[in-house]
Amino acid sequence: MINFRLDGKVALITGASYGIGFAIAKGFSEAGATICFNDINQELVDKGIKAYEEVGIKAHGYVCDVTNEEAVNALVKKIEEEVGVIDILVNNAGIIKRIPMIEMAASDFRKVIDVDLNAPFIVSKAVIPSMIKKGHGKIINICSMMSELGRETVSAYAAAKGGLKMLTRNIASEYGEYNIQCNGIGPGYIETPQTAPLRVEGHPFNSFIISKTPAARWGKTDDLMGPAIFLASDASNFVNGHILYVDGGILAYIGKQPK
Ligand code: NAP
Ligand code: GCO
Repeated sequence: MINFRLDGKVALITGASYGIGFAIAKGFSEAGATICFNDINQELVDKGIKAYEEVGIKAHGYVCDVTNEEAVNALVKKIEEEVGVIDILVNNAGIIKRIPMIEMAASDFRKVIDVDLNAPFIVSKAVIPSMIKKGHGKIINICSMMSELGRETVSAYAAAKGGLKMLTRNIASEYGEYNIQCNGIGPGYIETPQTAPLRVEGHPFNSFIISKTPAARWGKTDDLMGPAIFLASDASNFVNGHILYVDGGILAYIGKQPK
């Protein structure tokens, strides 16, 4: 019987007080996993714990800046002591800065790379040793359309997400023999606070994305739950180094001809 269940598994989803991470955590909980999440400050963690309680989930929430290696190592140790060894890691925490490249300060570029690429390295490095000892592990990196495509004003984000695609493949290559599978999810354009500025009434990007998406709609965070459960479960034990695009068909489509 193909096993999509996550019973008995401990999952850490970074930056999951809301948005995509929250939806993925909800799906994992429905599949039986114990949910651990972090966010960047106590206010967000408290907001997240309340939001999880409202959907019947007793989540373990922790304050941790994923770019801080010392804090991440302490987080993983604390989770292992309080909850258990992390079986499933979702590197979800991320930021974007939409600035034309030649106007972007190097410090802004570095900040995006730090959160979106360096942090998945740091957190993955922190959890892999225990996964090796335990004899299995699942790492899911939240990539992007920008792992494959560029567009104006998102140079740092595209560089980070392109790098995250290759970090995913390298973790898969280096640790596959320990029964650790590392894959990516590449969401299309999803309705979350991160894309809210692009979805304001009358914003040209709104109709543009609809014309570029065969599904002719923005994605919803719940659209990511099933793909994430698949990659977190034993059903994907021979899937490794794969980026699963959940984009309504954007990457397959030239775009609707203007009327
Ligand atoms: P979001 O709404 O901005 O949520 C991102 C979460 O990460 C927030 O809770 C954020 O906290 C947290 N975070 C940011 N920096 C952090 C740090 N240094 N340490 C810990 N937590 C941190 O984003 P989202 O739309 O749900 O996206 C989640 C992931 O999916 C991101 O990696 C994003 O790049 C990716 N993605 C999004 C889309 C989309 O269309 N929305 C599509 C493809 C990929 P704060 O509230 O403090 O910022
Ligand atoms: C943007 C958007 C995208 C989405 C997502 C697409 O400004 O182009 O924010 O980058 O967040 O990454 O997959």
